[in-house]
Amino acid sequence: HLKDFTSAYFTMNEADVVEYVQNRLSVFNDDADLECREIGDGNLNYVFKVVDRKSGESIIIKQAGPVARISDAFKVSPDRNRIESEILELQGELAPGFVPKVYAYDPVMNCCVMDDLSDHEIMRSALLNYKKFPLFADHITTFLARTLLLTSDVVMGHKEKKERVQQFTNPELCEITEDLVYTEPFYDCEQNDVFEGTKEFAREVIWNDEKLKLETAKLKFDFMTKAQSLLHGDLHTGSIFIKEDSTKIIDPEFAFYGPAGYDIGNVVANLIFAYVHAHYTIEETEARADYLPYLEETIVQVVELFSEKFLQLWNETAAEQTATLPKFKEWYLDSILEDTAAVTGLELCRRVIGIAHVKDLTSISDAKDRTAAEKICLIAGKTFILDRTSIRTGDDFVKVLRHSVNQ
Ligand code: SR1
Ligand code: MG
Repeated sequence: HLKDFTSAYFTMNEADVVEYVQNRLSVFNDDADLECREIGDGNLNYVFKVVDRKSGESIIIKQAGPVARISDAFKVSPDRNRIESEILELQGELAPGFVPKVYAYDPVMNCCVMDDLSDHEIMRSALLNYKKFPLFADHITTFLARTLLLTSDVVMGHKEKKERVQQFTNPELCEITEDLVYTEPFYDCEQNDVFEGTKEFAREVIWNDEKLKLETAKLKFDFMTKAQSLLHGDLHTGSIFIKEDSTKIIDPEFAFYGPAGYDIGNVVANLIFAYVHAHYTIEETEARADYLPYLEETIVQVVELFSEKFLQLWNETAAEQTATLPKFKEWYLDSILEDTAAVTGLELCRRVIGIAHVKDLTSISDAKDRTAAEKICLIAGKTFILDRTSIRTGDDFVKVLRHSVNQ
């Protein structure tokens, strides 16, 4: 008895997805022999890989459920799947080659059909295996400069930009970030999940610091009110598929208009998690002496190449009259870098203290080492937040990291 995929939404299992593909899509040959596996390991959605055993061709179907996978406590509108499909299409136009292609979006089943990127690997896992990607900094900074500047008031007509702000208003996912990134990590919140060995340190260094709390409040209001650029909104290394010569940015369901530094800060913080992981887990001195400088150099390049490309693209595309005044673009970039430093710090703190962790830290099996690694993230995180007005260059970012490791 056939299921109805056209009138009422329900969350699909693997068998439903095969039936869905056969009935609703025309991506495979008529005689295809389909196999489906749920492969998602994120906090929110279901990700199905569908393969035709005969041709070897495959696609991904991503479906948004009515609650987050990580916990039923997060009720999140399945409309996030529309946001994701629409922004992937837009990012594909603004930064060609850096996002998966979306073949279809279904507003009834709240799912979308996209490229299978199985020839790439999730960047977080690759970095945990100490792999290097020399083209990553160049790729990610092209993506960041283009998506962040070309969606801003500097380049877009202001009415069109305001329509985009409406199109990508994303209140429920923004609320998750407002709570999990900007609020809960900075007090002893019940929903936090702090490793036993780290808890007292978190209390002493983070929760008892009123000055830090005030700064995070200011930053939270920036996040809620600064509709500067159309953000990816969750650009950690688990949202990046990578191989030697290709970088694909996935999972932009947190997209909305916010401070441009939010995306860049997430990239930098997650490179720092990989660094701290490597610092505590690489055994051989030689590998360590090679891999840590590689990550430092990548952080420097992300900051420096972003700044260079952003200014160059500004010269080529700025349309707002006042944006061409002398020194304006330097002032604007300066504020993005300040936000980048702040968000680097927020992400470093929230992945240690809050509910959503990163494998870079949780996979450090020795409890003493894990605590030491987490303390480094908290010290660095706090410094990035408090000293954000004086952190501008790639070297400034690496200095904070090195100083925190050596404390
Ligand atoms: C309830 S969702 C928890 C986290 O997972 C997502 O990837 C975001 O990072 C969010 O903060
Ligand atoms: Mg995600």
